[in-house]
Amino acid sequence: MKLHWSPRSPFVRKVMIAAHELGLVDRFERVRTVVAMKDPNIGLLSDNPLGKIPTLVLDDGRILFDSVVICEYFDSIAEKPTLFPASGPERFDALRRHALGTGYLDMLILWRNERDKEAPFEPWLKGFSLKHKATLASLEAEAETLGKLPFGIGHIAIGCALSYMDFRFADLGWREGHPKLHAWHETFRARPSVKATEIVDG
Ligand SMILES: N[C@@H](CCC(=O)N[C@@H](CS)C(=O)NCC(=O)O)C(=O)O
Repeated sequence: MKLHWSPRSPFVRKVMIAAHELGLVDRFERVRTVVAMKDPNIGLLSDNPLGKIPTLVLDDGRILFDSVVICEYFDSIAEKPTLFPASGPERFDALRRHALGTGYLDMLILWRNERDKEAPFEPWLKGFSLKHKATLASLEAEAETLGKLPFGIGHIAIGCALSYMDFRFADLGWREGHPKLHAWHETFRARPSVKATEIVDG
């Protein structure tokens, strides 16, 4: 298998953490693929018409995206699937937590693009800031539960989003006022899968 990959993408990091957790890192080749919203990677479009990474090319030529689909595929081929509860309330709670973490990440990417413009659209900046605060408040309320649950897809998405805050929005100091979330994030950062996939510019 071949994974369109970059060392600085938090979405690629989600699938790399899943691969480490499930013991699948040696099962695919990483192909450095440069993407930018303002300059689509033409070569990638035949594998993923949306021009996004991660994108996984399977050995039989089938192609999977986006990050959560790749994570669930990895879980399905692992000897011991652990990341997606099979059914019931546990599954839907995990998928909802994943949606919160990955949706937060989507917003942070848009926020960063807008913030870096010469003349950012102020109502959007205000909206991003409001939703960011609401997301942190909701995660703080759920942090103790996160710590008690088996590590899964929701933890991966939320942890990657908080680590992306450290990477691109360190000035916002998200830990202040969120002690339980801070404590949970320390346990996330201590996992070998997370340590092995630190995102870097490059
Ligand atoms: N929902 C997608 C988001 C992936 C995504 O936005 N990746 C960024 C890199 S961090 C990308 O490929 N951006 C290029 C573009 O949007 O043109 C997923 O979960 O895989």
